Amino acid sequence: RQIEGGLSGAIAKGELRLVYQPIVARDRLEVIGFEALVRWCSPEYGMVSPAMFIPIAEESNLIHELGDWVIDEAVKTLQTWPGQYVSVNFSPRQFRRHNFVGHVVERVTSAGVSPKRFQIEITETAIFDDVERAAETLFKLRQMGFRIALDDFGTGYSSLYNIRRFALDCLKIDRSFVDGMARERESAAIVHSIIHLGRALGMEVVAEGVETISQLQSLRLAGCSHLQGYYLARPMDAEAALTLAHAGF
Ligand code: G
Ligand code: G
Ligand code: MN
Ligand code: NA
Repeated sequence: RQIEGGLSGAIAKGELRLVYQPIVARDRLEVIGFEALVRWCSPEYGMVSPAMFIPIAEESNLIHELGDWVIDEAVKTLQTWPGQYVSVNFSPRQFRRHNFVGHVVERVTSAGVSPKRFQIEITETAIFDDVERAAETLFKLRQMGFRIALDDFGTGYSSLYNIRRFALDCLKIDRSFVDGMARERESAAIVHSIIHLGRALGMEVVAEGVETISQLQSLRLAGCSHLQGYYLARPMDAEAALTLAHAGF
């Protein structure tokens, strides 16, 4: 609860930062987008992980204030890049917010940014409590031109039927499967299945948490179209992302 108080001041005091992790196309390692990840540099608590403060923000309306800050900051940075998209995480409560679509449209387009360069990352949890409502929200977002990614895919409750029904651009393979790929037949089988599913349905498939060259090679061989992880690059500040966006690897 101390953290909660600190967090509400953090936005106003400019203690939040976004870092950006490249999302790379398999073939030429072209940087096609960046995932935005929030960081809280607190003078009191030090570097606080979003894994710690997002759940706290989720318990109050602070999540909306924080989310708006993230959108605005991501959109500002995006405008400096030559063409890449930014991929922004939204928690289930943000996604289920009243008039979520209108809200995001307003913030992105009023900055003069095309929704085609703004990817909304949500998890299966965000959509599977109320499938009908989520389908409607996703349909409207897609109609406005936004990109939609399903994050941590494979860890939640998606049914294949609903995957087909939803308007999605991208499946992100959860890094636990990438990590297990070399050791366990089950993980390898899941990774292969997601890649095939995504390809068959015309979606971009991003493998997350690529940490080694052998993972990179296995994923390439398996036909995975996009990669993200420490082996390629760690999340970086806006300045470093700008350099990479222009120069590439
Ligand atoms: O960057 P890191 O691995 O520490 O992120 C931890 C978790 O916090 C991840 O699940 C990530 O999706 C989430 N996260 C990071 N940035 C944001 C953000 O801007 N908004 C939301 N809702 N979640 C975020
Ligand atoms: O839940 P989500 O997929 O949004 O979480 C993304 C988190 O994964 C970020 O906090 C980011 O820092 C972390 N991450 C990104 N690449 C790697 C990686 O190669 N290995 C590990 N362990 N974590 C990673
Ligand atoms: Mn994510
Ligand atoms: Na993920």
